[in-house]
Amino acid sequence: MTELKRNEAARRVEELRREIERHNYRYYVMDAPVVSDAEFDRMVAELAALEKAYPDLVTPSSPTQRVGGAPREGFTSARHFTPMLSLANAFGADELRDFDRRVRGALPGEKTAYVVEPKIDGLAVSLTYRHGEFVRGATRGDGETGEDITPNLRTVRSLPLRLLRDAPPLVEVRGEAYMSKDAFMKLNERREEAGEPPFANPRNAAAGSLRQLDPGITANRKLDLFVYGVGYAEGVAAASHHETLAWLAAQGFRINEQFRLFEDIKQAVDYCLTWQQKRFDLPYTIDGMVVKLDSLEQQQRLGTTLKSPRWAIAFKFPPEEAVTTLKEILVSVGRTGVLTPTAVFRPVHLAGTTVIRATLHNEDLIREKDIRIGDRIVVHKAGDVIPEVVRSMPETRTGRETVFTMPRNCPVCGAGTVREEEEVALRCPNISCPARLKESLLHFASRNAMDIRGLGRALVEQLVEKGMVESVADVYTLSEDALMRLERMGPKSAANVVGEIEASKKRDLSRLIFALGIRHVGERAGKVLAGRFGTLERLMSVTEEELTAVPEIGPKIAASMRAFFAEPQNRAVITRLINAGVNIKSTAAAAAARPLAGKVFVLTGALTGLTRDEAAARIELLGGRVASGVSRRTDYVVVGENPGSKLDKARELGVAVLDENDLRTLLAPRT
Ligand code: 1X8
Repeated sequence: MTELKRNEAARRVEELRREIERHNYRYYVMDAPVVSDAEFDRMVAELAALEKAYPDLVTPSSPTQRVGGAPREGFTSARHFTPMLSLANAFGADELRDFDRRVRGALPGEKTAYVVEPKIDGLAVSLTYRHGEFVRGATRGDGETGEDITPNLRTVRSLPLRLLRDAPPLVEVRGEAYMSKDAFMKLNERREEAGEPPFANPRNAAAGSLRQLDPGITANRKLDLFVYGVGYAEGVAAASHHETLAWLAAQGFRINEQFRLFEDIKQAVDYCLTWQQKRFDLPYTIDGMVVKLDSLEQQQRLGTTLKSPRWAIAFKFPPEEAVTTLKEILVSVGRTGVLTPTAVFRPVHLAGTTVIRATLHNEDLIREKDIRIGDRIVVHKAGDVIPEVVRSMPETRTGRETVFTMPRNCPVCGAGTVREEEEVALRCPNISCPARLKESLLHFASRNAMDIRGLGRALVEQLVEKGMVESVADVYTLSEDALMRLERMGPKSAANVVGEIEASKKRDLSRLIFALGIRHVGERAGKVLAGRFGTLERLMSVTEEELTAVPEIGPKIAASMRAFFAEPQNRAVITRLINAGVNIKSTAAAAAARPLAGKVFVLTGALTGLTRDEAAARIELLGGRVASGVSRRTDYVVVGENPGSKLDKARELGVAVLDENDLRTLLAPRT
């Protein structure tokens, strides 16, 4: 081992550590990774190999020396009863058979059986129940201590808040919170509509949703839960893992229905390989299979290493990657003017479908990955769903590849592009840019906005190109005569479209707000704002402070709303919409504003998130009444810390008892 080589290794080790730390931060803190898991794993593996070859280079702060993510500010930490370990990995059938050999070597002459289950690609959670009540939910964190995300987990529908039968005094259940592929794609659609950055994959979406300081946001994300084990229990009688699963199911938990019990490793291997093929058919992402020794008593005797149990292993699927050639990079212009580069490559088969394109997001990313036109590239599907270019293969270059630069001018209208401060995105600043106008019109007419059927891309293209429509307000000036003169427009379809346009005038204000395409204002914000302010006129005159006072409306939305309504061109469009007879009132507002009408509340004990006066004011604002004593006419008793005799009275009379989180949920705006 020469000194030069060691120097070389030391330099590379440092480089890898810096890269890995940066990606760790993007991944765990920002929930927005820029490299694929496989790429990240490759870097960690390279670092580990170098550290193995040069053990003196290992330092306590090396990324290889830590297990998980650091708790984010704003959450209290939650110590686990017993460490939440990670699983050792098996790459391929041979390594699974090695695992079996080790297990049987430690249990000579004994019968062994394995349970095999899908390995859910989500966020590991710990769920504590005391006397059958869900009292604490936490992330894994570093394995010893996670983040307390109880209020967020309470919003997950498949999480039982109470156990069903013979609840033990204390049990800590472990599982994986995740987002289905379908919910993930819908969430990203909504985010893109609202001008928010999409999540990279379902797991980041799940993590990002659970690590929200506002549980109201979590509640609006469709999260799911599979539980797969018990971390700590007093009074749970099970002799095997499969009995534990049965017990969990009987308590009302969702367990994965694909688990199987096998007597020997050969069948277990076959089952893993079967799912390696079939995994894309599942509605959620799995990244492998978990193989566990079934007998709990045998598990005990095998024990754990510092990092992982000796009685279980994760069979990891190989990353679904393919190599193809990058033909060109197309640049499209979105509704907000953002220029997005898209990679167009030779068709390849990937995770169950043929793919030909992938978004490259922005210029920084293309430069960071050193992707050139003509390059051989590795592609994969993030979370089995979103095609992505993983990396280029510079070693295969011929010299004919070309470096891509974003155009200085909008590819559609020619306006000079601008890059806003602190933003990676390049924009076309021309609000009349035909590309922006087309996208704005399509958004305005889309199903969850003004829902104008027939106003699709083919028609929008013609309307914009012929200069018949210059803003969304012009939609309401279109006549049957004018439409009939367009291509593929007979008298009947023209009449239909005009009928649809007419009908759209009656849509609720919430849809109109969303349809206007204000940055950061998605469907949900549209509903919340319509419900709170009732009319468009009112909304146009409220201050930023009034906006941010509304639950779920943050400073970003508030600022964006104010900026939109301050713009004279936008005000002109709105005036024209009003003159055309478009509805600007919220039909839901009247009812939604007083959802607690007629309900009587009694507050007892100290609340932590808000004062009693604030709570009373919010209840009254929503139509409820706050009384001082509990009686048969009381609908809810809200219990804070150290409640008094009112709680006993409530129990005696059978009045519904709410804790502070339940109250929050009730006070959150509904739609
Ligand atoms: C992690 C996971 C386990 C299971 C499924 N999905 C996971 N992500 C399972 O046991 N079915 S176990 C586990 C762990 O112990 N770290």
